[in-house]
Amino acid sequence: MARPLIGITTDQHDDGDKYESPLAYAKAVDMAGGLPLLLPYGSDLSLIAQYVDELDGIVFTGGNDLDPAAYGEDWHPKADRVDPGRQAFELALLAEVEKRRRPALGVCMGLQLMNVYRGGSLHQFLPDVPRESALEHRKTGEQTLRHPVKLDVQSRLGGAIGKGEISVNTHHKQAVHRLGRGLKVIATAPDGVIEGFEDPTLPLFAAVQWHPERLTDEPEHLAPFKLLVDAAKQARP
Ligand SMILES: [Mn+2]
Repeated sequence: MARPLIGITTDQHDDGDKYESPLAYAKAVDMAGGLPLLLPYGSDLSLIAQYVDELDGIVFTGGNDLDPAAYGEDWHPKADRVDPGRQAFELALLAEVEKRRRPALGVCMGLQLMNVYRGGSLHQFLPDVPRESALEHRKTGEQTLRHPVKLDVQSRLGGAIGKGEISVNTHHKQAVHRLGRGLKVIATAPDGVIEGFEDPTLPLFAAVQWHPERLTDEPEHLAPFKLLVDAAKQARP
């Protein structure tokens, strides 16, 4: 049986003349049994429907910070701004993916995008947010830090991972503030930061704040990609 075709959103290289994608996303999709396909973003949003015709599932990948105008705020002074063309493309892609009920997995900025798309808001800079036993969620040194996450094993994603608690990597300064419409929190850090959610009414509309694609030698981190590939197989016309 042919592998399901899994689109992977891309970013732009700093010099502005190349698309780029960390190798880990395509490798994770490949390891999970999908056929990875990188998606360059363009300004002709009317072509998105044709992309979605071809795709069986999508990974919304990591990146810099979304324009907070999307949830009615001004830029934080420490913001690293994502290319507005990428943001516009991915919001339109997400709308089409949701309308067509195509399975979607969000990673890091992908989670933030899915939350904002559903009318939610973000903490723009987590160190500003007072909370009990606050953890460092950013990459501040050479090593990427890890922290535990509690999972709802009754959820799609938690069930696929199969454990109530796992250790995740953490490389983000933003996080969900107000949760978007129809989303259910399924993963939480010990300091209360939301690390994952899903919309249980769709075949798969799930996202994580960590980077499982960088940890696929650990089965619990390959699991979200296997879940996406399995859902993509079932969703095939
Ligand atoms: Mn974290």
